[in-house]
Amino acid sequence: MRFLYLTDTHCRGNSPTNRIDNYVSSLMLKLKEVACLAQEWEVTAILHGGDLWDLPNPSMSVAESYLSQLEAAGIPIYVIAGNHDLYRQDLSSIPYTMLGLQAAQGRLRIINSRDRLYFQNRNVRVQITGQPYHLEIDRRDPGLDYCVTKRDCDYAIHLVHGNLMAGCDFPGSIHTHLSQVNKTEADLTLVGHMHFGFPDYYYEGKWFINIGALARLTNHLEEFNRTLQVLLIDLSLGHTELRKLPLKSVLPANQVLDRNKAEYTARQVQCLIKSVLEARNEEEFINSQLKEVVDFIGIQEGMSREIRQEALRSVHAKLGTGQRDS
Ligand SMILES: [Mn+2]
Repeated sequence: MRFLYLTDTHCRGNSPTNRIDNYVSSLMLKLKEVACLAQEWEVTAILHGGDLWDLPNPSMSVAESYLSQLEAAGIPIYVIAGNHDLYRQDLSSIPYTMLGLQAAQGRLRIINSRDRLYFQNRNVRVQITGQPYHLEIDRRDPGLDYCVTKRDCDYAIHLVHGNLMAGCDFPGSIHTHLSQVNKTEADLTLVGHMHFGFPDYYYEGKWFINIGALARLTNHLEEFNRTLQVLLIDLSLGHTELRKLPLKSVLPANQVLDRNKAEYTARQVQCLIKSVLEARNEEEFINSQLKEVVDFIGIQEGMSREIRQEALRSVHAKLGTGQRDS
């Protein structure tokens, strides 16, 4: 039995400002390749780690053209909801979203937090659970979202759309550290949400993997170096093989993102961080929230919302003050 996993596709009907190619046609090609791989490897199901849609309400024609690429494989599609699939990041909005509509139409299946799905053949019985994004994730007891028990199965896979981190790259952000969730019984925890992924983590026979987003939305310099890939979970060999399959249809980063602009943006962000750190204790800002300081200085300097957001995130990280990533 095999499964194919992908995450954070962020399907949308236009190109993000940072893209210099046609985002829609590039992403369609990726989904087509995913469908071909699913057929080629004869997988039992396609698993999606959330943020299938970039917004909860893409137009019907956009939604149709993307989903039909995946459906072409003729293989069931299972999805957990990511924050971008929802209105106001609120899980209770699912019935009113495109994800909810397509689930109601029976074209994909949403895995809810209490679901336990089982797949079985002569050799193996697999349990699949999922934890969609919700407003308390990474704020409440991590065990509730990241840890599952294994019941009546040989192998357990748990999908989560949350801010699970292997290191402390973003010390100020609201996140969960891998060491807080290693008592899970899942043999494989698949994490979406953080687009850059993290190095595979193995602890007492259990894998924690974030292969990174299939979409490149921002022109962050990290987007130039990472591999866009899906994960093949192969349980057909008597042992488990986890194999990352880089997509061949993916264009080199410098053909889809403007490196000069990315480097310029990175410099702007650094300038703004420096100015904010210097200014925040000045009398003028003493009673201001960090965001207000960032916006005040950033807008004055003509910096875009994207630069201000990135700078705010970094300032929070440097100061160790919490901020939710999205
Ligand atoms: Mn995402």
